[in-house]
Amino acid sequence: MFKRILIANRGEIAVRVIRACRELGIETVAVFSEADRTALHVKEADYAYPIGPPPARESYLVIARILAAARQSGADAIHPGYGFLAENPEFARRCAAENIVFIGPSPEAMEQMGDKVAARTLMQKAKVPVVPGSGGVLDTADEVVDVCNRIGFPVMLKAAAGGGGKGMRLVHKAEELPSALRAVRSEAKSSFGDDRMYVEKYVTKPRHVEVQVMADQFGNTVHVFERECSIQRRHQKVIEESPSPAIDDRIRNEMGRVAVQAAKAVRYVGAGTIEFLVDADRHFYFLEMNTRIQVEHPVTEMITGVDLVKTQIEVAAGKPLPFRQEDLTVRGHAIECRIYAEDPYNNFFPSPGKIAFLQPPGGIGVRDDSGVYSGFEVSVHYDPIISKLVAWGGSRDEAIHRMRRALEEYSIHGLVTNLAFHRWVLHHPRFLSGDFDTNFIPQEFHAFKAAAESPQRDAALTAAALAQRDRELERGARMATAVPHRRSLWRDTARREGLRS
Ligand code: MV4
Repeated sequence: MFKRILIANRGEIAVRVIRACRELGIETVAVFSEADRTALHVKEADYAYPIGPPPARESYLVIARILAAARQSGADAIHPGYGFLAENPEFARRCAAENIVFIGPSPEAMEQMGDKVAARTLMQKAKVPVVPGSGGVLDTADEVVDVCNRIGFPVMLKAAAGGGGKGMRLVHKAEELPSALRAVRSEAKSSFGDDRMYVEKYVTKPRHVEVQVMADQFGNTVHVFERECSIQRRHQKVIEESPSPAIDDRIRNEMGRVAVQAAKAVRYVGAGTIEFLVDADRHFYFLEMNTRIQVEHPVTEMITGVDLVKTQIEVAAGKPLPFRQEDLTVRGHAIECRIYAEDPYNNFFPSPGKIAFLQPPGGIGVRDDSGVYSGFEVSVHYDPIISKLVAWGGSRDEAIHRMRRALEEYSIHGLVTNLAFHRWVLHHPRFLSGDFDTNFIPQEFHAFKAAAESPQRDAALTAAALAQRDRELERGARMATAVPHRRSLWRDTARREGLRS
């Protein structure tokens, strides 16, 4: 097993990885930018190394700085978390060149899945269903027109180097094709330096359902069921859950089987996610593979009891998977709300700033994966995520009621958050029925704003806010004696660990 792991990330995912390492008896090395000197991941790690100025491209994205910290600290492995360098094949290669284990798949697997046309072609060969469309890269406008006329409109024009919503365009009719093609091509050229294009039939009212896979170095590959991620805004997931309310056991098993086939086709090792689009008739199509641990992994952990991060580390160290497919079962239901420092009443505009007070929810069935604490300043330089609030229940209904309770309990002051938006979704009839697709937020968002502006709702919201404030004042009174004690304990620990003089 590894002796010391460097976590090439920050915030809640860095803290999540540190927790897994602790439980495995592995020492942890944090890296931090100048904006993160006092960050939670720095406090929680055994060692911490500065890696540069606040902008990510001068710190968390600089391979040489991360590797220098790994060398100096004597780390024998690096966990990349998600984002930053997590899906960068060059980073994985340079880790290997320094005899440091990159906790993730091979650089080749990352490359194959990073090129969306290569991935599509490979999936077709592996008998994984893909959206009807072009066979490979389309070179000329005429070829694009031919394919579109064959599959029929509407179509999605997509850049081979795109993904996650970048470099794509919906085209309704042939007349729009030439200008749309020019636009996406030049967009792709400037964003990715690669203007290769492909075309897919547009799937209407699609749901985003993804399957978690896990594989060891001995060819054992399993799926860990699916996550429903259709509640998104501008390609950012907002609420995720597992199991998907849209999927029955037959489709669940079929999607799982296909996801394992997809992973095997690239000799995948570690944790990965196969994204599918599911249409209104429950047909599912491969979209892309994410070659990393994902933000929303906790919902899978909650319904299966599998520690995905610990398993990632174990398989990277050369251990066989500790479970077989038939050992895995779904128990109950889990929902995750991403709590962001952003203002839902102002177009979700980021609202960074100092957290004046924070009392996260807890209690039965509630998990809050946080990267912050009372007094920490949420930086303008990074994703303004505060925490991931996860509720488990024996049924979807219980998970919903538990999440509502947890959202009410969540108290945070000093910055604006999207908590009010989450509370609204968790009462929305379409969310409750499970009958929604990726258009949910675009279609329903106006109602949230209208509700906020209506006088009746205003009175109701004021009453709710007053009740919430009463609860907090009561809790504040109780906290008054506890806080100094907690503070001094913390300082003592920080001093002992050499993080504070
Ligand atoms: C699509 C699609 C409909 N038809 N492809 C968006 C992100 C990228 N991974 C692919 N995306 C889509 N591809 C075809 N052929 C609709 C989307 C899409 C979407 C997909 C998943 C989750 C949210 C979405 C929001 C808008 C569009």
